[in-house]
Amino acid sequence: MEINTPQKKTILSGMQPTNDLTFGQYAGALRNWVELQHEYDSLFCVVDLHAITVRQEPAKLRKRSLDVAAMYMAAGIDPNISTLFIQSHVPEHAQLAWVLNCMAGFGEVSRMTQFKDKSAQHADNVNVGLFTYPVLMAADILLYNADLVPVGEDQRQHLELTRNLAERFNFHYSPTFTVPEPFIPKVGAKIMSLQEPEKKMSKSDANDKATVFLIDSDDVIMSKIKRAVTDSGTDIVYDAEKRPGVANLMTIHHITTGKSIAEIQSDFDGLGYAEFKEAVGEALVAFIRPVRERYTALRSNEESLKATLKSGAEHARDRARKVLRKVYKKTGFVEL
Ligand code: ATP
Ligand code: LTN
Repeated sequence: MEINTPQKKTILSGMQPTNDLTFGQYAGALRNWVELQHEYDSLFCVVDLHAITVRQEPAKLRKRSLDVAAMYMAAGIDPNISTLFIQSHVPEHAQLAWVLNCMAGFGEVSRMTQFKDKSAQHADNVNVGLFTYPVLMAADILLYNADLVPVGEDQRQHLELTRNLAERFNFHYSPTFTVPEPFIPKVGAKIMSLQEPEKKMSKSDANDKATVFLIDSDDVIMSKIKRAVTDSGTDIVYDAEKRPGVANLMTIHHITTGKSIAEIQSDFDGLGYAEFKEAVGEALVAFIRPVRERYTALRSNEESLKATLKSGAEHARDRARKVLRKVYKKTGFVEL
């Protein structure tokens, strides 16, 4: 473990173990975690407490939590420099969430669009946890005094709430929490569905063809790209408003090849969708293959994976305990 030098700023982020990870999550978040971990004191968690806001099968949740941790590592998170852990292993997250729940306004939490979307998607289970989900997320972040939170565009509103809660606590009691900034990439913050390019690519899309998973086989990736919905145009030009399908494929190609959008546009000048999709598919296959192979190797050694998560949780807990103790004291709880 690298020494946590005080001058290093802190980042924290997490993903829910509700399905296999997607290329969208990689592009919007994971890619930046991998980059930033070298410059920042970094914590990455698998947010299993968040996952149960939607009904989960216990055996699947248990398996997927390990799957997601292995995928973080396969994508490039190095547990020797970053703290990698499972949220439920650090009970301070739930404890701080309670205190923050008592500071969050019903009205402000009601405005969260993810809650509105998810409660429509899961109308048979609109539980209180789903409502208060963003407050738990605020606790994840504030517990480590994170300066920066690398996430995709859809999390911007939750970050704004987190900032408000931090400022409110600091104002009511005394300066305690760092007010975090979101880190949302300029390109790739919202990879779109391959089937309905006006919608976000999601790991819980009912249509399997809409989403590329980081464990998809070469053939599956190729076929999803070839069947991606484009539009009636013929040329390869970036226009996210009018031609979101082509723009999305160009973004994917940019991320997997490092070529700029202008370069891609000129490379495919005069060529049609078929050639373009072939190239996008090939580059995506070449990009995902080594990630998938590393994942398979990491996931096959469950003992080692669990040992990594245990040491990550111990390290996270040491830090979380100190901050929670301070919060409890300021709140007025009698010290044990
Ligand atoms: P769901 O669709 O089931 O709500 P999700 O696919 O958004 O889930 P999360 O675990 O909520 O997955 O997201 C993990 C991280 O990945 C977040 O930072 C989120 O902003 C980012 N992310 C998810 N999907 C995309 C996408 N299509 N494009 C860019 N970033 C994404
Ligand atoms: N709500 C986030 C997942 C999440 C998270 C966090 C992200 C939970 N806690 C803390 C960053 C920091 C999502 O992606 N749906």
